[in-house]
Amino acid sequence: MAENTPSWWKTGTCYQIWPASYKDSNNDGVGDIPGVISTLDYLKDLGVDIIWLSPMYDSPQKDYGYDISDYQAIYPPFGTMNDMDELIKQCHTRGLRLILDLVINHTSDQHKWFQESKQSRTNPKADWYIWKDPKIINGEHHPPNNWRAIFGGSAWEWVEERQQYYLHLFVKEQPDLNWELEQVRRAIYKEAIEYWLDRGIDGFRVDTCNLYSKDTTFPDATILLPDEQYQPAFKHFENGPRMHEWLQEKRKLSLSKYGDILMVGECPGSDRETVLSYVSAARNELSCILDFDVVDLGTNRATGGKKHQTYRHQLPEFKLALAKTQDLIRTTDAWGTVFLENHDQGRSISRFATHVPQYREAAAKMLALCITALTGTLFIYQGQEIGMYNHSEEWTITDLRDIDSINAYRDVEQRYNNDPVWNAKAMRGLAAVGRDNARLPVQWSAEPNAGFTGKNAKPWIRVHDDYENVNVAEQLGRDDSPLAFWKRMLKVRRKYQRLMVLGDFEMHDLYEQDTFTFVKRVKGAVTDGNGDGAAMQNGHTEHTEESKAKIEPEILVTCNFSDRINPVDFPARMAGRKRELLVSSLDEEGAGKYLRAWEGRIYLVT
Ligand code: TEU
Repeated sequence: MAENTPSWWKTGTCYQIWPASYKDSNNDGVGDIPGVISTLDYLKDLGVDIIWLSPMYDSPQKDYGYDISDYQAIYPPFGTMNDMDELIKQCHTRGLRLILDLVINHTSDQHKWFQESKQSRTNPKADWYIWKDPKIINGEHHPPNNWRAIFGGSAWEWVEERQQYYLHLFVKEQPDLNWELEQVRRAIYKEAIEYWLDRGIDGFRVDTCNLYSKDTTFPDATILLPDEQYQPAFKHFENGPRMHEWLQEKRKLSLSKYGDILMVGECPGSDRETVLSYVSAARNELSCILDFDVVDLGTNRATGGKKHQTYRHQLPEFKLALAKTQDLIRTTDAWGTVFLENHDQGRSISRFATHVPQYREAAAKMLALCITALTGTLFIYQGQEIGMYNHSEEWTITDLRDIDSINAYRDVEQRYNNDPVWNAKAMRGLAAVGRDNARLPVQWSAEPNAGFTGKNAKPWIRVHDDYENVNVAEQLGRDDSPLAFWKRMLKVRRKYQRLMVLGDFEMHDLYEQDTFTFVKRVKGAVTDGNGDGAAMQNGHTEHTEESKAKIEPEILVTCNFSDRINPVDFPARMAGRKRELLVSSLDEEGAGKYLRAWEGRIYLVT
């Protein structure tokens, strides 16, 4: 693809829909596909280009759709295949693209492949999943190694019929497929991928796409958690030895028939070199990846991810996490993404800014300004555009539905004998980073049930307490709302595409605790001699006389992540150049010399 005509999936903004909580059309308390269709004009008007629909496939919902029992059927409460065809059509009529979630590291234990596989050691699908003999100690069977499942407990589950264990990196109802077998890979390509591309979708968000290849010697993991029976084993299943081979095979055998589709991979736990190895255009594996550095801030995912042990990160950590992805395109043929939220994370204003009533809207708008100015495909999550925020710490575990959160809470409860102070601590952790924060019904209006479902219906999960203040209907009627600001910023992003979407990023104030200030310029416009990210690390860049002569317009983005006023810090090298205030997230008229509490600004420097 020529530099001056970037693919649609680079310049497009993608809006993620998690169907159960998005919009219910038939008052059964569960969101559905007709509900999605009914909001397409709203999304078009917001200014998004691509919709990513989280799993709508048939599923027993042990992990809310990420446990698929049939890739070619729709979970009945979400609708029918006709509804899906209609959604594809209605998106395309409006010039919107649609991508689906591709969950192929594992299936549900109810998938017909697993049902067959578990019957015996000799059936035709006997090796389609990862089966291992037990360790026998004192005549009793034990898991083949000490790996801990990502949602807690052993990663192995015993099956009587086979007298063997199968591997599940997530819950026990999500057995891992055996990618080592070519037959399995071909079945996945045909049944999960081509079936949907043939129906007209525009690509996939590829779930956990760096986990397919395991260390096939299945060694015990190093003991990182001395108090635990099962140990985090990411080293043995993340970015395994055959990942590249299979991603390239998938492109060659399957995806290449479908033209310029978007394959955005979810790749937790990957350093810069690993990320580059997946997204370098020359390697033809993934279009881009969702990197976890930002959303993992303050958590200890790599060592077991205990939800009650989270801390509030410092702003420089946030900047470095973003800079890692921003820096990816510098002198490479790679492409990146920008996002602060998805269905697995706490809400961004609660985690990275503030949701206190006085500053909640300012913070939502400041974050919108900050991330719409960043390079890469932008992903926003349902409700982010109105500044939905986390649930209260006062909620109890019975309000929550997510298996990861419930397991985490029960673990604390058991470990500390139901001690109320420990339980409260566990709830505080979940109110910060629990996955249900993102899974509360979208607040469409101040009507009962937030307009997500009928007034007399019972939503499948509790509605946020503050829906009367934070909802779409109210914000549609107000020019200074977060929603109106998102709309504005998506227009500004399109207008200044070369700088905001495609440009090079330069950190300016890494070590400031209150502010985040960066410069964006046309990719490659200035040679800074620090091609591999050194500029990011030391927070300033030196320019030669020769490069100064080539300087094109730049933008300076400065965001106040505090409720104090703060100075605007222009890099000295910009002295003498013309500055025009393009946007203030509060209002341009009131934008004096100093940044107000939670204000963000963009200056055009020519
Ligand atoms: O998430 C993968 C992943 O790494 C998660 O374990 C993440 O770290 C965790 O949710 C944080 O609490 C994907 C999906 O996005 C998630 O919803 C699924 O549960 C998971 O895969 C299994 O399919």
